[in-house]
Amino acid sequence: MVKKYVFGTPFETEAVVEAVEASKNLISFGNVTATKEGFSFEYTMEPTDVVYGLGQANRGINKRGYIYVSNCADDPNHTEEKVSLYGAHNFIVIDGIKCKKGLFFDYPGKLEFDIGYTKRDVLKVSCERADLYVYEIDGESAYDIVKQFRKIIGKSYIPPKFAFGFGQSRWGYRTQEDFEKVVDTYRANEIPMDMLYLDIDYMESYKDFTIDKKRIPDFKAFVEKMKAKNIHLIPIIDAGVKIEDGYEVYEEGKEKGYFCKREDGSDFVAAVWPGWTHFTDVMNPEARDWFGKKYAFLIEQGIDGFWNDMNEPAIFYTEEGVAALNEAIVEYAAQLTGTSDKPLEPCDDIMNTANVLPAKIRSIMGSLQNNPEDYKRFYHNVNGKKVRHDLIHNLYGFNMTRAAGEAFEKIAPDKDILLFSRSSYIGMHRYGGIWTGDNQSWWSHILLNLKMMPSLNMCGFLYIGADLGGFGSNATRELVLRWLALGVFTPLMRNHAALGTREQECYQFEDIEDFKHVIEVRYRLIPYLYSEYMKAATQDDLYFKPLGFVYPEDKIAVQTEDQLMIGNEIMIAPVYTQNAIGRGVYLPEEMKLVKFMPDGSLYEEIMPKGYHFVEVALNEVPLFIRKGKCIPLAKAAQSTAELDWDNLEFVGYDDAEYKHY
Ligand code: MIG
Repeated sequence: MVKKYVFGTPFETEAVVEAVEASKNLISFGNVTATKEGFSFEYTMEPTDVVYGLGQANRGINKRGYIYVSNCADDPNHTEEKVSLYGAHNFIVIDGIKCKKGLFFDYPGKLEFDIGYTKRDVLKVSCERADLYVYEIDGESAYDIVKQFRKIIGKSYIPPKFAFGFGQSRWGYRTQEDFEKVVDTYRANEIPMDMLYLDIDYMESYKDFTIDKKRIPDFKAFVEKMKAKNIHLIPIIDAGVKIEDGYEVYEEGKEKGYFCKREDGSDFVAAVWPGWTHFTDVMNPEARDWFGKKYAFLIEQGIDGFWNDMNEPAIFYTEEGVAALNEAIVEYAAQLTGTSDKPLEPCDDIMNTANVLPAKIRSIMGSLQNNPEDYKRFYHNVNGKKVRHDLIHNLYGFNMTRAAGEAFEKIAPDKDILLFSRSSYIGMHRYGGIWTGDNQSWWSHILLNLKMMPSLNMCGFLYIGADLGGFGSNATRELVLRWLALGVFTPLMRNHAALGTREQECYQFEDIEDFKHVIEVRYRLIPYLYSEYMKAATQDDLYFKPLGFVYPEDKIAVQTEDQLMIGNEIMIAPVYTQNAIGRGVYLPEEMKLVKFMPDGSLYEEIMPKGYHFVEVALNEVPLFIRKGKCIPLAKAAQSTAELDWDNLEFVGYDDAEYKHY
């Protein structure tokens, strides 16, 4: 049962697509305050209540014990204290004995979830304006509640089959030669691969929908050449449109009034990769349609996949920010030369030479990037109404990706196109997937990757994955192998790294055959993973589940957060510590351990319910098959196009049958 409550004048986010009638009553539990001062919902948690949800959020699967703020942020340092990442997914499930409730706070501005942070047993959800919809869902179990929620937000995006292959990416490939070298080395080492990602350097001066001809002279021919090798090129598209006379996208957007505007009606200006840019007003349906159709430039040249970046939208600095800094510097210079009436501000940290600038200047410099003040400086045109950006900040990435998704239907209705985004809001899951942004080559981020997956599924996002091997920092052979062994199971399986970090393509390390083996396991599993993905997408179900969703009565299962259920048949327990020879695994019931051995054979062992130490060498991939079930396996292939989907063998329990999607 889903109920909907209306507070004030909510913004229509279009997160929910199924009609739910507004209820006249109040939320059936907890305390609500909705006044001019703001909105808050408070509920006193029982000691055993578990809180699920929040999609792309930090920390555990059980969100209890910390504070999370929905405020889409371009922050590449996902350390444990961070409260905001790139997405805003305001759905939670309170799973207790007395209380089993789902709550979706449909509010596109900044929203805070204090889940036992300020007071250990108080869950408090609050925002500045009491203008929102709250959906309350009753159900038999957390799992049941999630499925009801998924139903009202509409079907999840389904990517093309090749998107289940492996992809290589790196910020720093620049020329056709660089790109071809990656593909050729993968193929030469017979490591399977389907996708090669093009980061910002393929563009001319970081201008969307352009190609740098000096680096890639004949793009169409390049795309075709790669297609012949069963490689799909996946270019990045950034949110900011470069301001440059003669650049068609800029000229057109300006003329038609499709960019976000300042209060005075002038086009808002922010600096990102291309230098000064405008942001397309993706909240305006006409502008959205226009921007989406620009993707045709690449689709016409054979491109069938995109990743949308910088769409929080990320801002390096604005003219207003620079002006404030300039003013402070001029003032400081005047003080230094004695031409100002104001006395020289004493430096509070004279011992630290890096900090000799006055606090005021340092503070302005520190707040230039992604400054909340800048998000108050521009406006959207929503059906003729002027809406200040910060009030609907969390919808930008969603609607940039929606622009593309909606346009694909028009430009290439017969083509399946891969699409995923960095920033998102619930609702975007109908148009594309997400990658989890700039993680680091840290062991703790393998675990964060694992824990985020089921929460994202609860919020509708099924095509998901993290930068395998880690984006920032230097990776090691061991970390990449262990991370790939988790990536084998994530729908998006992509190795991606930042400019300047150690090269981490699978062929950069010793004993390349170990990498080849791990990726081959992925390809052997594709028919199964794809089938389970399709079931989840078409039935509003979960591809990844926390153990507690399958074994709700088992207290140990409920608190096990470093293992996941996938589809209906398997459980995974990836290794995420350095120098480990294996790991402890909890089996909530008897299961069959299957290890994909480096010689291509399978190690199989039935294990009873309970704790086990399972040895897992670096070149093995383990999974557990639930009692009485089995899964299909294909023969490894170099690409999804070459995969034989019909000749499958089965592994698991004898006499078990697998039902394909
Ligand atoms: O400011 O395009 O998250 O995946 O490689 C960095 C360069 C911009 C951030 C993305 C990352 C990408 C990088 N981008």
